[in-house]
Amino acid sequence: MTHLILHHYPQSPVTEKVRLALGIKGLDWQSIEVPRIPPRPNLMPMTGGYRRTPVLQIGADIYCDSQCILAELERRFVNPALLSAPLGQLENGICRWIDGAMFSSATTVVLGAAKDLPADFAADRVRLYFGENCKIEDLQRESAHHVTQLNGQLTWINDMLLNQARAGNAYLSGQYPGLLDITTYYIVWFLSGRWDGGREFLSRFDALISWQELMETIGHGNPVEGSSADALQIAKDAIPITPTLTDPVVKDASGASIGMEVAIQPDSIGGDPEVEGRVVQLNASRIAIARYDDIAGEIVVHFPRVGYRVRVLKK
Ligand SMILES: N[C@@H](CCC(=O)N[C@@H](CS)C(=O)NCC(=O)O)C(=O)O
Repeated sequence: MTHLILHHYPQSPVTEKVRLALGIKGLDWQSIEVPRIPPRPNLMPMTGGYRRTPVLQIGADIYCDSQCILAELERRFVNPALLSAPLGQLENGICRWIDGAMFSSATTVVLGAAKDLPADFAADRVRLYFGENCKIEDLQRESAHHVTQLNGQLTWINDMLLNQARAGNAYLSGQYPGLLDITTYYIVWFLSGRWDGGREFLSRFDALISWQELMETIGHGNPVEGSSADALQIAKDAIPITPTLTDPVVKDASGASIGMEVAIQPDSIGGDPEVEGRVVQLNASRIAIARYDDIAGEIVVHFPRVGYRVRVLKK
């Protein structure tokens, strides 16, 4: 049986999307709570420095980024599916918009309105999401603008829910909840749970509120709490199972190919560290690198190809 280990913290909005995917698929998983700000000494040896949350561990294979985690869950546990016809893979594109523009507006509003945030947490998140020149006062000044942006975009979503209801469907994805639902839901969960004005703001979207209540019933599957030290030991004792694989049609324009040493980094302005390793899988949607860590041993770290920069270190 596949032993799924999710490294996350309860307040992480992006992780709520993954927890709901685990719920939709009815999976057993181990929950490892990580500190909300680094250092994360038992996780970093496994990720090679990737610092975002969530991270999925399956033995000595490490899946970074919710896009990659959901693709892997979908590959291993086919039913019920997260992707649905007619959009299929294109739903990932809609999720890029939600994870990008919508999450950025939601974060501006939530951080801009937050009172009594610990200074180190506020400084870390403002730098990570908005770059080192941004200050919390900038978010406060921009907040009203971003409320208008959320208002417009949530109107589109509410409209889609109304269309689906007319067709007899309760979810954005159709008859059953899927990727579009869990991705939209984490934004709504974040706004209603972490912004004082969130519930009042959202109350104008009738269809969205009914759908939110339905989404709340999905749950998170069957999590069991575990320790980060045990998870690290599991990685040490395991051998990565990722086969060497390349898509023969797709040439990666970065120049990277199987066997090369590369550095991988989220395509963001937040100063995320690079993760280095030797390419073992590369196609249009996934890149995986093998690395040896003195603490974790042999590891393969997986990233989505879309949204990540790859730099060749050695051919
Ligand atoms: N593209 C990433 C974004 C993840 C992300 O930004 N997560 C937030 C938490 S919701 C984060 O990493 N915050 C900083 C941290 O946890 O160190 C994904 O989809 O997983």
